[in-house]
Amino acid sequence: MDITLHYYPSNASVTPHILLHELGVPFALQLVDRRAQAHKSPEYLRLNPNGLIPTLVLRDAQGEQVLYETAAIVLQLVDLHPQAGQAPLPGTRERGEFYKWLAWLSCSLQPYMTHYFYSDRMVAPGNADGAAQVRAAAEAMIASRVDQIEARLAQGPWMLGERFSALDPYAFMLCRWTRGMTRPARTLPHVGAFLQRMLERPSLQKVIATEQWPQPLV
Ligand SMILES: N[C@@H](CCC(=O)N[C@@H](CS)C(=O)NCC(=O)O)C(=O)O
Repeated sequence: MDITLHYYPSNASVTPHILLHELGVPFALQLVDRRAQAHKSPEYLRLNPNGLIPTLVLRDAQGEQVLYETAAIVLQLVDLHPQAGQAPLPGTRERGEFYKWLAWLSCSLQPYMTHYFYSDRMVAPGNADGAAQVRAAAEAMIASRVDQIEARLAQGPWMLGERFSALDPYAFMLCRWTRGMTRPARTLPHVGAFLQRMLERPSLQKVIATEQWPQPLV
């Protein structure tokens, strides 16, 4: 199977980028140059009508499948490569936990990042005060969600406890996005240690080198 990840450095494509290395499968990267608005180009919109990053393209003898939405990409990748053990087996209690946290990261945390980073889109054009209020409210919501991750990681090194899974790249990515906020996730003891554990993984080191992340990394 040919796998191509359409990505932009430090964007939501970071989660599948790390995961693909964790799975140990060959894949190609296709830069979606946001500086040139490539994510809103007709070619990219044909793949992902939302004009958002990431998009994953899978090609095999049956043809091509185009996937978007980080959580959907994660689920398809872990299910296509069960031998890599990046998710508990379907039907187990642990798999239920995996679903819960995956949905939570995607639906109960990530959207506030959109409100924070694109607060101007949530108000009428030119309403700078309104945008600042949206940004502040989103930051408070994010902080309360990061507190939940902190509580979770107090129970074990990874999101599922003792076991590393595809949840960890996702949690890492979202916590990393707080690095410019008033209370960066790295300042919390358990999340801070988790971010450092993640940075030590060969998968992360490959992603950092390829995407050329600037300092500070988290
Ligand atoms: N729910 C989507 C969100 C993706 C998303 O918001 N991606 C951002 C980059 S981190 C993006 O493409 N932003 C461009 C834009 O909003 O125009 C997912 O998880 O795939």
